[in-house]
Amino acid sequence: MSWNTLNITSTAEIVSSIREKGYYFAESALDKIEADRLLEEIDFDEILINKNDLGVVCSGNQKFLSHCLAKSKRAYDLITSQQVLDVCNAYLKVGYQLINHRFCQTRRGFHMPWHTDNNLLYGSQFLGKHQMQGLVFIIYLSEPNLSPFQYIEGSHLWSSKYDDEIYISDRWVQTHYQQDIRTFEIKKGDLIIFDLHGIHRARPFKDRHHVRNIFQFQVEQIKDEYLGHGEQNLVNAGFIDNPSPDLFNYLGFGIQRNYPVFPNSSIATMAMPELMKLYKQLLLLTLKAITRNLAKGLLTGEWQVSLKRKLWHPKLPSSNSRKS
Ligand SMILES: O=C(O)CCC(=O)C(=O)O
Ligand SMILES: [Fe+2]
Repeated sequence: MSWNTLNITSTAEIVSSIREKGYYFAESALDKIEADRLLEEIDFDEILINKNDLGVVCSGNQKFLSHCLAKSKRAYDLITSQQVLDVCNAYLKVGYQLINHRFCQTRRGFHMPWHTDNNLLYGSQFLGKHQMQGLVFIIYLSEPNLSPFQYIEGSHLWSSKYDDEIYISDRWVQTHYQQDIRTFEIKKGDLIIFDLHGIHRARPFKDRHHVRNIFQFQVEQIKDEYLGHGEQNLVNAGFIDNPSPDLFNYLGFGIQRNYPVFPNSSIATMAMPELMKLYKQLLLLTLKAITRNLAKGLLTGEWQVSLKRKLWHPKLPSSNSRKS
């Protein structure tokens, strides 16, 4: 099995399961070694400051890498794989586009509310729910998983009655829909594909030592009147080994996108453990920067160049005048 081949059943079976129940679940869609390799493409421990690159951001107990198509060839290959496109073709028919994608790591604890993913935004502000069709794909990249995925079976057919809500309370779901909740005890490599109108969540957990990693992406059939809907997709040009007009349309080439990349983060959204770690790193780097700046202040430009030459090759004479 190659890394972008998912171990899943026929497209027709997948689509019929999503139409009827709202979801399709595949155990070990990706084998565990491939799931590890996918995760290894992301360095969740490095927070970029003054680096000309794309990296991870922190938002509370979660870390996100939202530019997977620019950073991970394996992620690119999965998002553009024929099996994924076949499912989108069969379920969404025409005009579907990738509207967001991300790796997400959750640590220590998280209380995700029951929600649907058919969100309209204005800037990073939630504006309301839309009626366009769409699918969410999630591949789980770690185990054990203390926070199984939960979906209210069939809710993709009636969730629009809650369209004026952003979330649905735990108590409301417990009281009215308990019998329809499906819980997926997730293992590494498992895949869930679901209709984004369905009500779902990752079950809340609290455990200081738990780490939960997922890779997810969302595809929607965007109607003309929603021009600008979706996040920008930054794609690494070196990854595109399968160009075609359909693929470029799916990835949003030349199509306006107005949503900021999720999440809306800054230093202020960092949790204390990550913030402390960052300050420790900054302390060392700050000392290094101070020493450098002091040395630069003391040495003339000519001396700096001469020192750089010496550091590059200690055996060089102190001036290169002999070559003239
Ligand atoms: O992490 C999960 O299992 C579900 C994630 C989800 O529903 C979301 O991010 O919108
Ligand atoms: Fe969701």
